[in-house]
Amino acid sequence: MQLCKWRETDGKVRIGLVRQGTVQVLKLTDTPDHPALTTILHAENPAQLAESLVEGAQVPRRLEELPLLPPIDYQEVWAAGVTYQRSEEARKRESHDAGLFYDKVYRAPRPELFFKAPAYRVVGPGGCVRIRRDSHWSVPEPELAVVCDPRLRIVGYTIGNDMSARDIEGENPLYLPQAKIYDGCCALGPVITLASAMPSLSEVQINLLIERRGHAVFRGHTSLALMRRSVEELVTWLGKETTFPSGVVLLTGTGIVPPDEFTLEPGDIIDIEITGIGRLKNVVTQER
Ligand code: DO4
Ligand code: MG
Repeated sequence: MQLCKWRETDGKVRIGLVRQGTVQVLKLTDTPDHPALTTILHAENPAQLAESLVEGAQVPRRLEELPLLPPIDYQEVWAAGVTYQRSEEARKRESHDAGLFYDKVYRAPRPELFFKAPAYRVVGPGGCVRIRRDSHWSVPEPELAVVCDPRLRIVGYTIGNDMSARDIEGENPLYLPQAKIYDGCCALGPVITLASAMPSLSEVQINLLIERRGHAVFRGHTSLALMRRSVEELVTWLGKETTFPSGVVLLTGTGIVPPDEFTLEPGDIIDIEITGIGRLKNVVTQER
């Protein structure tokens, strides 16, 4: 079972329950104090609550026809880094003086965790992700995103894109927030797959396709089985000394890194597919 969020032509935000691409609207109004998606995600049993809120007598809609919003309300977005060997190797190459730190964090008990975005900076399906105007080496990072409630229970999963400026990150590790946090730096969607409906994580694959003027310029794939840490371990570290009253979305790191000579260009289409969730497509821009 999956949840999606969209805006109707009358401006109202709606939440839907998705099964095999078919959407049933839920009887739940979005108000600033009680956003509808959060109400479901923070319930004792999100799947049961969603089922009980399906509006009667409705014509089901198709997911691909809805103007989807990112599946987030007020949750902070955090990210884990260097959780796959592929990522560790790429950081060591891009960073001339600080390679040792990436080696250390890959092996250390404490993971790399960083704040990625407030919800308002997150782009949804079909939206524009940005490359910084002061970067000449930018890549998408396709990542499994874990959706947690305030008790840090994992209630669902979505697809995340941790857009990154590799030149800024590589110049100096202290520039990490600038390499990672800027307008259009993060995309989430298209839906949240509730934890009870997610396939076993060891079987989950992540695929990335980047298209330029109608041609594939990069394809990559990885498997969650290659992640060095479990998602539970990452969430436990995240919650050690920090509370999340609105819940939190945690990106779990990338295992796909395009070759070092590759950089994104405006107009590129980033297409990320994750088993059990779906496909998140975004266009790259440099405009604001
Ligand atoms: O330290 C750099 C960030 C690493 C990252 O975002 C990743 O591995 O996904
Ligand atoms: Mg990342």
